Amino acid sequence: MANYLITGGAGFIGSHLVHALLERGDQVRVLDNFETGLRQNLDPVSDGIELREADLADADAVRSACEGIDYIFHEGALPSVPRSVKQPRPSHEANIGGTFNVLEGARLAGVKRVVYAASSSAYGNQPGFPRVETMAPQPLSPYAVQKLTGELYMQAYWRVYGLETVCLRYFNIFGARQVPDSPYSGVMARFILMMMRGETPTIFGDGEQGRDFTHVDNVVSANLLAVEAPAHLAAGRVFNIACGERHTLNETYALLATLLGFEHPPIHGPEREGDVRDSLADISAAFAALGYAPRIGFEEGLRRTVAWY
Ligand code: UD2
Repeated sequence: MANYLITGGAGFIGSHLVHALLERGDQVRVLDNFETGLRQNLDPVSDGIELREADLADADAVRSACEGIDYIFHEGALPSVPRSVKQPRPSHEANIGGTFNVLEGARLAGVKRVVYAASSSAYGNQPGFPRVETMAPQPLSPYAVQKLTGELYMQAYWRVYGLETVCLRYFNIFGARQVPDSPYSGVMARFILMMMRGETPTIFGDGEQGRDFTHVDNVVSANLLAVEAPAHLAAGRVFNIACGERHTLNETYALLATLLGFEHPPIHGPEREGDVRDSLADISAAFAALGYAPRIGFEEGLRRTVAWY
């Protein structure tokens, strides 16, 4: 049993980690400002956790939240490429300033390890597939720069202060509890909700852009493994966390439409600014160092997600 802090613990991915840790019997403290996180994600477990309602920008609150903690899952962020294009400052402050505050809090409190929610957006439109962690990054949007900066900070804190940090580059995560009705919702949740309401989703561009869509249960197992992996294999390193399969949006739309009995073809709109064209991960480094392998495949993940909504 250990003491965990989960930043963004009321959010989509954070709340899955909260539930998984409680099931194992660990102690959980959640830090969330409820800007994008939802109280209902924590309702079933509210008696079993310690909740700190504060912003990642509040350095004192973050520092105090790190006290007495063994491990941090730093999931708190303002996600979304288009949000960062439209409003770069708030996402800059949350994603870079907030990450800095978490690292400082962790360093001062003597936390054993910080596992960071990094993003596949770091690769941008680099030539070469699948994406390997040794490729030079090419961030295309403010969000991608922010998440990559967080990685660099994580690595610097390992090198300079010996704080064990592990960066997990998430590739388009989907599953239960992903918010479906915000203009910045991930495509999967958005398409499912719209199809359920009988509304026709819009595909930005020709729909032939590909993503390595990854079910959230795979991310939970990757985080738990990242805490346990020996420091000489994991600390200061970056790992792709994905399924290792590329699916186009057209293909995803068709599968969802079949699962939901939705009969209308998609509307096509202009391409989205800052969008990455294609994404596919090499997940062999995460397997070698962490023992990570995806447990839930793409189609099984879609079925489970549709059933949840
Ligand atoms: C990026 C990162 C992902 C994660 C995420 C967090 C990449 C490859 N992935 O996801 O790892 O960090 O950001 O926000 O950079 N789309 C439509 N119609 C819609 C909504 C989206 O066609 O109504 C398209 C969108 O243009 C894009 C794809 O769907 O091509 C996926 O978009 P998204 O917002 O779900 O995720 P993405 O790829 O920006």
